[in-house]
Amino acid sequence: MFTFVLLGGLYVLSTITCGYASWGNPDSNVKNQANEFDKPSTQPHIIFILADDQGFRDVGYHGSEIKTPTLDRLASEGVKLENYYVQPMCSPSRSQFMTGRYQIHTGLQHSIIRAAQPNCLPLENVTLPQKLKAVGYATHMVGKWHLGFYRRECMPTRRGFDSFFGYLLGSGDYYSHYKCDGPGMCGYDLYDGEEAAWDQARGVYSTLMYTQRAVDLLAAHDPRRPLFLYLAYQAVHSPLQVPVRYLERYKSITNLHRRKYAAMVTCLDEAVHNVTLALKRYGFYDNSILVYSTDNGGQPMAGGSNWPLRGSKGTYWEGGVRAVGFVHSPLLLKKGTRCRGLVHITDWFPTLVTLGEGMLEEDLQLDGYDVWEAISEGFPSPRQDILHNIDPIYTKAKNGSWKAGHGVWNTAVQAAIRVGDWKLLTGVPGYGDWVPPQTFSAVLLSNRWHSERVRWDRGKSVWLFNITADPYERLDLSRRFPGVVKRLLLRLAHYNKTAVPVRYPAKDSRSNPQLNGGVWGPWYKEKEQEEEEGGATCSPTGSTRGGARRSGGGSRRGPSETSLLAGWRRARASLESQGSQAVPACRACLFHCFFGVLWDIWTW
Ligand SMILES: *[C@@H]1O[C@H](CO)[C@@H](O)[C@H](O)[C@H]1NC(C)=O
Ligand SMILES: *[C@@H]1O[C@H](CO)[C@@H](O)[C@H](O)[C@H]1NC(C)=O
Ligand SMILES: *[C@@H]1O[C@H](CO)[C@@H](O)[C@H](O)[C@H]1NC(C)=O
Ligand SMILES: *[C@@H]1O[C@H](CO)[C@@H](O)[C@H](O)[C@H]1NC(C)=O
Ligand SMILES: *[C@@H]1O[C@H](CO)[C@@H](O)[C@H](O)[C@H]1NC(C)=O
Ligand SMILES: [Ca+2]
Repeated sequence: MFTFVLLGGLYVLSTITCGYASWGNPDSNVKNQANEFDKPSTQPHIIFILADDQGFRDVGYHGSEIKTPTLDRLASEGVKLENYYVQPMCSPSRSQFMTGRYQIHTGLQHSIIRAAQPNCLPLENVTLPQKLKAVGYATHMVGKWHLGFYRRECMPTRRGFDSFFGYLLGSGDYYSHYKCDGPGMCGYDLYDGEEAAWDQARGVYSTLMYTQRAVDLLAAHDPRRPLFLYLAYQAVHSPLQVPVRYLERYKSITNLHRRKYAAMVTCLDEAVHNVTLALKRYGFYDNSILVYSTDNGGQPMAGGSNWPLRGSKGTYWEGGVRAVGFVHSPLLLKKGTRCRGLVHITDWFPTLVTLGEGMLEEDLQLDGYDVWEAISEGFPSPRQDILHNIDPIYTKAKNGSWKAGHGVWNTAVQAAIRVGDWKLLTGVPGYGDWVPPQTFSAVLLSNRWHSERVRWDRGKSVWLFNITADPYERLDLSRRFPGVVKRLLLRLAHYNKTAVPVRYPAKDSRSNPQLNGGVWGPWYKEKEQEEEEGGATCSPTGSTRGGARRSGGGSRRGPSETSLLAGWRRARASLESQGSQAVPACRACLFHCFFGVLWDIWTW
């Protein structure tokens, strides 16, 4: 609790120092015109902005040195979610957002969906855009998917979105939109609908590019029809790339990674500013709900910070799962407040479907709760617990055993659960250091991160914390409260009984973009289909997709050169033609490609 008092104090300071032009005049001709014809729908427009890898401390109002005047302002005029949880990585969070279901109920409980795996969000799992579309929403997605693409049926446009402009993998180059997933596995990863958006391969920084697309969508859409816009930015995931103009204000940050990362966050903040301006300009704002969320904790090695929370992205410590999030909307009944009730990323599904006047059938068997009254009116949250995860494949805890789990749970298994104030972790929860803000000299160790190591943890396989009293997870209470440990282990065992089998198939070499016109895209073909198409493996576009739903234009056949070098040459040429600012970034992306595998170990 006192964290927030402290953070609140820092927040006041940060808003004072961050002057930002206010949003122009909200009156707009376009809006007035729209109102003349027809009463606006009672269904609110839903704008869901998902940042990638933004850490708990990487927002101004959590006391960061990073300036986020827009986020600070939107949050302080709305409701800050201060007991808000996501999953520790990309695909897990995104799958739960899309389905309102825990990973143990979709089969995605292990790790992320890898580029070369024939895997995706199961087609039988109903998605949030599908539910909203069913009640009249226009559904648009801009940005990162990362929920699989090995078959066309897995693409966003087949999972409920009318349009998709973005990328399919977990990361890539911000300018060239290329991604290498290991040696010789490189390809272009930017789509418009179901086609590679080659016409966009001109080195535009993705935060600017996606914002422009979002603004264009708003400009083209009739605000009388409800809109769901899922804007999943690439920022601020590694690689650390940013237009130089955003770096200038961070000269005082000596850690180079942190400096670039800070600039990326500030660019993202400006992007959100531009989107909110467009919401006002085009007549959406008065009937809109804007949700802002990160997808997981920050990665300190790539510039992020979760201080004073423990751990980082990819771990079940609070630093991996406790998230930055807020709701901004004129429809909130109590604005300018903090929501301290438990809210989890699975809650958006029932909350937003209900706000959109959609149907929540019993057989959806949701793990999420409708938390709107908790957010909008300050009622207690209906959510009392969170299953952070059970990963039956990750059983690395050497000392883990059924005995250590009171005979009801094998503590070798990586799992974490929250019940009320309590949080229990078993197995290896992941890197568990605290990484304080870096204040070290630029000269020698400019990119080194110093952290507080934990040595007393070795050989342990069970932890218990009172998160309300100890959000930093410094005081393990598992020995003091064996009864509570047993109760929570039983709860895990109960959840485990409802789990579906894990889907984590082996990599498939047919995924190689070089066999696919230089593009990351659907590669998997059922036997029959393969025969019909006569093995046209090198044509990602063209006429092979009977009945494919197409959205947006701009699709052309990809260039015939498919080798890695040709791809890079093309990207570099386009970057160089952009002028000097983008070129260093391209070098960075070559570097990134080279060390892609190593880097991925840190940063997925
Ligand atoms: C999601 O798909 C998986 C895999 O087919 C299935 O086992 C599970 O029951 C589905 N869950 C829901 C909630 O639809
Ligand atoms: C926001 O809009 C301004 C004015 O159009 C533009 O210069 C800037 O690049 C935009 N920023 C982002 C992040 O989209
Ligand atoms: C979870 O359930 C599976 C399948 O029923 C079982 O094999 C496994 O032992 C259970 N795990 C734990 C830790 O209880
Ligand atoms: C872990 O196991 C080793 C060897 O079995 C044992 O020596 C050690 O005390 C155990 N550590 C804990 C914390 O139980
Ligand atoms: C956890 O700590 C809080 C704050 O000190 C306290 O109010 C609460 O009773 C504790 N919870 C439990 C279950 O002991
Ligand atoms: Ca992420």
